[in-house]
Amino acid sequence: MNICFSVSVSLLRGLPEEKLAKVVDCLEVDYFEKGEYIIREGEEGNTFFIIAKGEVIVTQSTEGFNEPQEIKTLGVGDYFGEKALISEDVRSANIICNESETHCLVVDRDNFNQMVGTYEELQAYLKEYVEELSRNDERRHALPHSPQVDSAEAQELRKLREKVSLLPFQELKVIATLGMGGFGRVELVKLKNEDTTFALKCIKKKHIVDTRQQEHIYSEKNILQQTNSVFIIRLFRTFRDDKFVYLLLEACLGGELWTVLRDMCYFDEPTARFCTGCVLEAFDYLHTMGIVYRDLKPENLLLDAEGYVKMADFGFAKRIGLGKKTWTFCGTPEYVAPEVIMNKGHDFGADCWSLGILIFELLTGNPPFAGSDPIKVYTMVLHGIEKVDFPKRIGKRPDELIRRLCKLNPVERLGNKKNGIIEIKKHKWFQGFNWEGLRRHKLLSPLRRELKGPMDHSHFDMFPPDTEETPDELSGWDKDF
Ligand code: 6J7
Repeated sequence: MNICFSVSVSLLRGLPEEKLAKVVDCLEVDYFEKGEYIIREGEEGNTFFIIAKGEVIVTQSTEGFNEPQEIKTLGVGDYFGEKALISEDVRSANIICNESETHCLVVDRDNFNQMVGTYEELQAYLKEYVEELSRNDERRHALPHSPQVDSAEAQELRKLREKVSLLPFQELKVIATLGMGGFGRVELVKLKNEDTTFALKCIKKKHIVDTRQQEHIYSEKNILQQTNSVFIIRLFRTFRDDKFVYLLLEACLGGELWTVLRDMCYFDEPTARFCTGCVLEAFDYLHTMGIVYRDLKPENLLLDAEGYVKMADFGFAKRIGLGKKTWTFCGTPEYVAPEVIMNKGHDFGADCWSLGILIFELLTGNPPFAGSDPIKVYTMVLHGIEKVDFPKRIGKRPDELIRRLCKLNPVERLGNKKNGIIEIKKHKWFQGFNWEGLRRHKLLSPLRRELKGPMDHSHFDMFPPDTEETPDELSGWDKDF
């Protein structure tokens, strides 16, 4: 890698010329945008970073606070990520990019060990530094509340929304239908005179017959407006007319995970793990924001151009807040958790349950509780996962993970305890999984498929044109859409 190594790095000062040359040889450069998580607390870490341009914030979970608290800001020449490498522990803090176009020099674990190993003084210095950080962490529990980091990810989304905010509806040209449902259709649309494409979800207002359905539509809009994650489909803006309400969403041209699974019958473990990893990133983000998703299934997972999974369809998602429950019955029979069926009140644990069901379906092609009669499916669900025969195809580790996710008692479920989703990420099935690489889209997706451009919809099924005349619906429930 040919980079100009002009950053003054205190850590490397004093390193003999030939050693410095070795270090420079193994550096990669990575780029981050404001608000992006470079490191997440609690995850496995395999990389060490030196800031070459820009700024990052360090935040950390602190006793007595629901949200991680800001510790410090780091700038050019500062470094981070050594602690997990030296202590062989998980990441001990979050590192969030605080300036657009932040550049970091990145060293992987092997090169880091070589680099440190070749230089005793550096080794001793780092050990001491890591011990100092741990002492600070212990003291930090007594710190007063510091201001929250503004969600810069939300700022990024705002920029994108701005771009289409003044767009007249007529500027959108339909290219093809990507999907059909009870609500209407999802069309692939492009901007006139430009190649930029979007997915336009067109909801027929006459199909929205009660206030509950209206609430779901508003909920989808509101939650998508508040979220900004690469693992969640992005909403750019909404439109409405006499017949429809519309959500202008990012196009995911890799197709539906459901279609891919149908065509492949089942996934091998690395593919299932990759998909589950993307879903966990989305859940981690949503649950941290106090949002429960409640509709996980392969039909609601889309693949982007790189074959990364994005969560779509937020009609059942709800912000419940941490420690709160909700009682609305929703979901899909095969994926619904027992406490939802029993109307006992449910929370984030319902998502953990559905994740266990998803892993089972990805590895076998079928969910563990299945059938054409929902009542029979619910009965099976209530009997629990222990009554299900696991096909041999499910290995020991995913078998154990599924059982820990599908505990009848929601408080016993992995991912629904104090540390949340991170506990699932730490499960043996993910041992060695490169979470940072996933978040930074550095992993090659096993589901990446060829695309001929932003208008290539060949990974979607074909749908007949809509011949039905859509009546007006003028009651006005959608006036705020
Ligand atoms: Br910089 C920095 N300051 C701290 C600190 O006070 N406590 C902890 N635990 N970590 C700090 N960090 C960096 C350090 O490089 O944040 C990184 C998070 O990942 C940590 O290394 P890591 O545990 O691998």
